[in-house]
Amino acid sequence: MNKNISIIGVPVDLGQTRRGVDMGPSAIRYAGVVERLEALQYDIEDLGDIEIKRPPRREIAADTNLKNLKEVADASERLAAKVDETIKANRFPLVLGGDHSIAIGSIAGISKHYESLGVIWYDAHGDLNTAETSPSGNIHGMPLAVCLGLGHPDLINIAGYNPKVKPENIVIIGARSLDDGERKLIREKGIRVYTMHEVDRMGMTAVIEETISYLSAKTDGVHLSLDLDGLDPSDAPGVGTPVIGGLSYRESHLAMEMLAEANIITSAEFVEVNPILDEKNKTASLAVALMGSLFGEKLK
Ligand code: HAR
Ligand code: MN
Ligand code: MN
Ligand code: MN
Repeated sequence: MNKNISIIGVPVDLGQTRRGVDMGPSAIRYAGVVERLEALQYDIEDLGDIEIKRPPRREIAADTNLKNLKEVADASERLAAKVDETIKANRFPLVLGGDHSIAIGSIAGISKHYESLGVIWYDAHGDLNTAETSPSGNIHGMPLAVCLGLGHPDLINIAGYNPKVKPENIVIIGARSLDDGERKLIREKGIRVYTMHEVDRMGMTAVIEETISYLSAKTDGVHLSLDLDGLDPSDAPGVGTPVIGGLSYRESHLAMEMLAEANIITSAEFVEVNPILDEKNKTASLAVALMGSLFGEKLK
């Protein structure tokens, strides 16, 4: 694992309608992310939060049903540039959200540094909607489709290229709320998905073992995009779109520990922490604890 980590905060709540997720980066810092990782002998550089232009009023542009399209595209472009700089400086980008729309920018900045980037999408949702299939117009339900080159041109062309990721390089873990259009896309593109059904049947150990062998055979870097709503709401109450029946605290730590052992993760983001909906910063603290495992606490 790269021992130099740059933390990038992305205070974006524009990809959905519940306010407060823009405070996620502060909550995660308050939960002690820097101290936790410094204790593991990493060199941590906290780059602070990227500047986000916030619209005075939340509106839907006339030509699309996507909410805050222009602002999300602008934030994504800035984040992509910051992540790009970080990787050029040979540092591991650790991105703190913000809602999941920020993955559009992180992956745009990351993927151009790899021949064949793998993505682990740890989430209750597929985030594979387009304007046509989205039930909500919320862009945080679309970032994985955008990475495949499917979606609004202003989103898929962030950082000037597309697609960012091949469907066969994606593994979704923890899915339990998929829209019809997302299911269709998963089938059409052959995207590997471990829903809660597979996690229950196989156990997390086998899920992560398969994920590691599936991805390491064909990728030269793996981005972990961890949406806290992948976990059960009893463990992660501070999220905007909780779905019951989720991954447990222990399954998630096991997953992070196995990824640490396999040493395949080259960038990561932790998203959807909403401190306004949280219980005493429980979800931000969980995010930090999972980072501890991902960055090798158990291997110390
Ligand atoms: N699939 C629904 C939609 O597109 C809900 C998406 C909820 N989103 C997230 N992202 N928290 O994982 O609106
Ligand atoms: Mn998500
Ligand atoms: Mn989600
Ligand atoms: Mn549970």
